Amino acid sequence: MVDRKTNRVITLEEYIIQAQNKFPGATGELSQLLRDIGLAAKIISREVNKAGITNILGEDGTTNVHGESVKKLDLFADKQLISALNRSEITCMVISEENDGIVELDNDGGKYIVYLDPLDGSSNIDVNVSIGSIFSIYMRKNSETEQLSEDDALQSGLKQVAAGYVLYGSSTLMAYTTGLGVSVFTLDPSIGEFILSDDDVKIPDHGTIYSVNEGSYHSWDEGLKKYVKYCQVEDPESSRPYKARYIGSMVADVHRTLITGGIFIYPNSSQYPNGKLRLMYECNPLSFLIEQAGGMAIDGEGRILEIEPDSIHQRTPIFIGSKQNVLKVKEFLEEYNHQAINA
Ligand code: AFP
Repeated sequence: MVDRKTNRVITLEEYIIQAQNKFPGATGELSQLLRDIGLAAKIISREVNKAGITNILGEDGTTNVHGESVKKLDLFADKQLISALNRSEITCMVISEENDGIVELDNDGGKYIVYLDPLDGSSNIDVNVSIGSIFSIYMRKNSETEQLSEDDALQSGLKQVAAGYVLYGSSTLMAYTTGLGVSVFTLDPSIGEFILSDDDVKIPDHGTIYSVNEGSYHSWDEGLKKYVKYCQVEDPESSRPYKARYIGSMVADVHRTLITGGIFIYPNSSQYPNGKLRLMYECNPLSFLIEQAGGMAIDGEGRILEIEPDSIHQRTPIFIGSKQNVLKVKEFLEEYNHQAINA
């Protein structure tokens, strides 16, 4: 995207500084934090792109806090992001999918707390399919002189000051919001800079793609089974049947949903009674972004962003995407899940 006044491209760095200048009282700390994440993203992107040739592919041999096997690139991404955040001493604490408890950084008086999923969709690494990094930024809850604890970090998604993701796909892009719309930047590898590609992305109000792991169909609630059957019915007037698309990397599935519209679902099931995806570093940040783009994100009943967390690694079901699609699935859940309870 080209700056209309100067007729030249805008880099992530320039964009962040321009945005900061619109707020005369801003300290520049949040801007610095976003730039730090941008830098770590470039380093991770470089490593992801040459993963096959540097023998970095494969398992690390350990499991993370969720019992999932850890890939070498998961650990690399975790380390890069945490050390980038440590550098500018604005962040006091990181909570990451790869670490059991909170990670205290050098400046325990820093005012920001950052949640990270350093490499989401990592089971796709070895097969060259898109993966991503997700971040969510909060102000610490308690005073800067108090001992840091998990309690500082347990805040609803409504309290996020910024959130975003980096998608390592056919190109590497970074999307983020500070609550004033969604901006997307694409990495130009020839100059090593993220270039603004869209500064106010809007999700279509309705879309014709549904995205869910249908292999789990038999363990879903009745409402979701009925909704997916509804998506498959032929009805040209409402553009059905919808297309099914499922990558298995939430960042990639949600990014497609942001651009083309539709719905991404990871429900509760008999296998995962509270859903599989993590509230604090997967669902909250992506829900903040999708809402800022004009979409919706619910856990089946209420807004994801309104959930009061009781643990840093907690899970939640999620139904996220275009407003009309989310409202439609909600209708089905209300009607049929309710009937099943009363049967
Ligand atoms: P991995 O990071 O272990 O690959 O998990 C990816 C993920 O957390 C999310 O990105 C996907 O949407 C979801 O899990 C896929 O889960 P299923 O394999 O159960 O469909």
